[in-house]
Amino acid sequence: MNMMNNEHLLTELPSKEALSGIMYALILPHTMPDGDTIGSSVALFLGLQMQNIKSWIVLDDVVPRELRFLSAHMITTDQYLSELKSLEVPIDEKNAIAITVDLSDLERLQSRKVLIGELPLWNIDHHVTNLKFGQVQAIDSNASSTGELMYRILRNWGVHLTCEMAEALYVAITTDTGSFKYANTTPATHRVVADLLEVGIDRDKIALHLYHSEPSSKLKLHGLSLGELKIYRGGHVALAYISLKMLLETGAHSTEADGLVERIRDIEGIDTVLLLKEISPDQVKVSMRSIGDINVARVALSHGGGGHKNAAGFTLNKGLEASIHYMDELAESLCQIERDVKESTEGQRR
Ligand SMILES: [Mn+2]
Repeated sequence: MNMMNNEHLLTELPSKEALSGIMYALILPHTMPDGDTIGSSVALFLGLQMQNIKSWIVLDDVVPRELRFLSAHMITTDQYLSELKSLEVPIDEKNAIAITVDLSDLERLQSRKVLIGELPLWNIDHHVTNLKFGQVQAIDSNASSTGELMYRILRNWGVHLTCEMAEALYVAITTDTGSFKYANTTPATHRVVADLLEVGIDRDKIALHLYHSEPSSKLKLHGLSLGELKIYRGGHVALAYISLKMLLETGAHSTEADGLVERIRDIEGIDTVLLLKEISPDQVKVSMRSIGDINVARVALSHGGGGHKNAAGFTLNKGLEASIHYMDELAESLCQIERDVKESTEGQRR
């Protein structure tokens, strides 16, 4: 059995001394960005700025609408490359670092991976599936979010948190914990958040951006998808999909599929959700959510993806129809695997 998912990954926090001599930092959030990768990147950007380190957050993806209020410091690869040309002191491996944020696998950077080049790489993340790349690793798989870990790193550097930093960290933590509902929320998480609240963040403004600004196209998209929802395995497993046609019909952007998988998980009796998103005619992204002991990270890992025990995903190089069929069969075997695992762990406990 793959025990990797139960292992606690924990490394030392990078010290302030590790920053000495560094003039530049390239910050890389993960593709298909979420609140955690963006909020943590922004807080890091501001923290580095205070240490007089010139930083760039480079992201080519569309920032989801509810997170756009944090996107002021983000630039595209093209903008970054042209900024490099205008630097007085050219960037090199001695005066600069690259930092990945909330990223478990370097391949997920896609085309931005080449930007790292010869730069020493720092890996700041909380995914238990992190592939432990980079010369400096700051990984804590018990942290609720990279935001929670980033808070500890910034504190470790003696950074005085500004309101802007605290708000970015709050967004990271609140989105990755499902507003403090998920099992990854710990007493330590709440202590960090208590400190952020004391800085004087505007919680109402954040809630308005994150939760009360949904475009109607998003609800229409979720509605279309929910109309095709399949529930099986005695009401335990749900499968839904979002096709390119649904996006076209509703005028929704693909990021507006966000939140749907969690909505489905909230249906009474459901403990596993499989959401298929058609990316192109021969590529489908699978998002999985589960509750309790059902470990969807195991399934994601065996398909070249990653994530956490209760939230994981991977990509299938198949058309939508074929993917639905494939996941139908996988849902069957997933339930069987979970039963076997349960029986064997119960056996071990005598
Ligand atoms: Mn995260």
